[in-house]
Amino acid sequence: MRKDARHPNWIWRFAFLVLCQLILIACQTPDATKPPLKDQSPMKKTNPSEEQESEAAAQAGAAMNNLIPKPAEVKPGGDLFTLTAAANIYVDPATDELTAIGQTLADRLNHSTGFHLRVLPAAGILEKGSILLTTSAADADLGDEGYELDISKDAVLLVAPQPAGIFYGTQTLRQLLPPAVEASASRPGPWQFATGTVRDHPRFGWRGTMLDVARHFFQVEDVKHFIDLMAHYKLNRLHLHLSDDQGWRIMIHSWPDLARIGGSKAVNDDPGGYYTQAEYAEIVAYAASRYITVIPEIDMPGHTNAALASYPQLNCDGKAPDLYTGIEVGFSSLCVGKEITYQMIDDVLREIAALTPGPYLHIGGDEASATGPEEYRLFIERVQSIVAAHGKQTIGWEDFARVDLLPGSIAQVWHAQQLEAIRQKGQKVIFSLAPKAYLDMKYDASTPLGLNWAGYIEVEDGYTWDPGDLLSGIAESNILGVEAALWSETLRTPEDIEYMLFPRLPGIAEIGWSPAKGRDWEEYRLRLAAQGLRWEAMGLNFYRSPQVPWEF
Ligand code: TNX
Repeated sequence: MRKDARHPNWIWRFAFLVLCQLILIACQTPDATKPPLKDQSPMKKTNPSEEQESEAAAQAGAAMNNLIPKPAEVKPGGDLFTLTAAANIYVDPATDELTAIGQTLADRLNHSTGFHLRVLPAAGILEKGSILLTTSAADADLGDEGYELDISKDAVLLVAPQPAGIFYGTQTLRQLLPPAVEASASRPGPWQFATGTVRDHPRFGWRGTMLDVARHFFQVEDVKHFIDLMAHYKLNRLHLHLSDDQGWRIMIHSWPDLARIGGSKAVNDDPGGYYTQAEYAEIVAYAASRYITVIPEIDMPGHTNAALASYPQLNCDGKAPDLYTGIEVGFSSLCVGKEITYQMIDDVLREIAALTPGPYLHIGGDEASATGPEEYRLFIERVQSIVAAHGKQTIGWEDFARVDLLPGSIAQVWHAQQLEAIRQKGQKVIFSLAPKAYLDMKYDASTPLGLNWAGYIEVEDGYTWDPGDLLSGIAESNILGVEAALWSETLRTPEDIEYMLFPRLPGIAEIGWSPAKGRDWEEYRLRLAAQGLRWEAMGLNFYRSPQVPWEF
């Protein structure tokens, strides 16, 4: 690659500005200028000895090798950057979007450091010790989500062609800081990063997590927390399983009883709930601010008891069944032969499409054992065209690959029974293999939560697979990526969710983001061990797997 492409003009401009600033500081009398860098430490300590410094550099350097997901390229610099209260976060250009990313970073850092870092437009001299986030003159080869992070003793430069890349770069930066950066209380520093460069971009564009809010309902705040956890590992798709036999979780104004009646309960007779449209929009917007696209799923024609219980006319016999709070599957079906079924689906998908900026609607289509094969075919074909009429692309669980699919329809693989049909039809796929990526499976026989129908998934099992190994003739270009699925039959609280996600979710994130070459469990488990200190600082309820050599 040409040197001027890798190091565009602004780097030289910035280096020059830093140099000017250094000369300025050197020429001024000590009391007439800001104190030199080390005296700005909030601990007001005497200068650490060289030995302490090199120990700190070694520790911070370790963080550079412990990143998850592992970046495409890391070159440790062996030195330290110190974040002080005098630092600023500069954005260039100072768009609302970059300013918002800078502010999210500032909020996190200010919270744990007690500093008051500000986000400012990058104009004029950038003083030593500052952080610059810029999309100007970035290397387009990094792609829509890639970034380059260049940390020297004097400055942090984060450059990316698109704001999404800047956002991911800030997540990397966060992992380079000591674990205390994740704590809810502020602590004294010093706050130091390792120097070095990270050049990074994802392997797959689809790095998802599915949350089942139908079997148990989770409040908006809990979903936001879930989004934050995803963002930490550069995941970018939140698939919300919004309806199932046990609950309908979004208000549809043209069919309000779907939520009012269908949303009133949950598995085990636990309390139900649903999102108002404003709340759903709030989740979508919050996710978007973390570069996460929401994919709403309305599961049909099976998994529909909650809808059938809400409107008698959706049933072939005109009688509404009781609400259902057990965990069986495969017993319900919309009445495929009735026009009103399609009227309801059209209304539901129209209202949801209008609230969903992302290009996808997920129609489920799984385990429709109560729907005849021919009826299923007619149903899926018709619903795909309804989705298209609302300007969206259909996603379905792989079961729907039994029938004719529109060219853009995407199959989500979970039991790998339709791979041949998917291959023949040339559909794009998302891999969510149950024995690997179903994070509602227990870790082992002693796990208090979860199911085990797809087996136990210890941390190693969840990490040691690759969508490329499962090609079965599916071209790599047809693999969109991976998605972890969290079904919630046994999960009731945010702490339950955390326990099933961690430590497995970062493994799925790495499969989605990092180059396949060189991924190795023995090396990964050491990086994971270091993440444990961060989860402790965050107060996460995670599974202390015996497979991971934790550092506490
Ligand atoms: C299978 S996977 C299901 C869900 C269950 C899950 C429990 C799929 C498309 N359907 O209905 O909640 O297993 O692990």
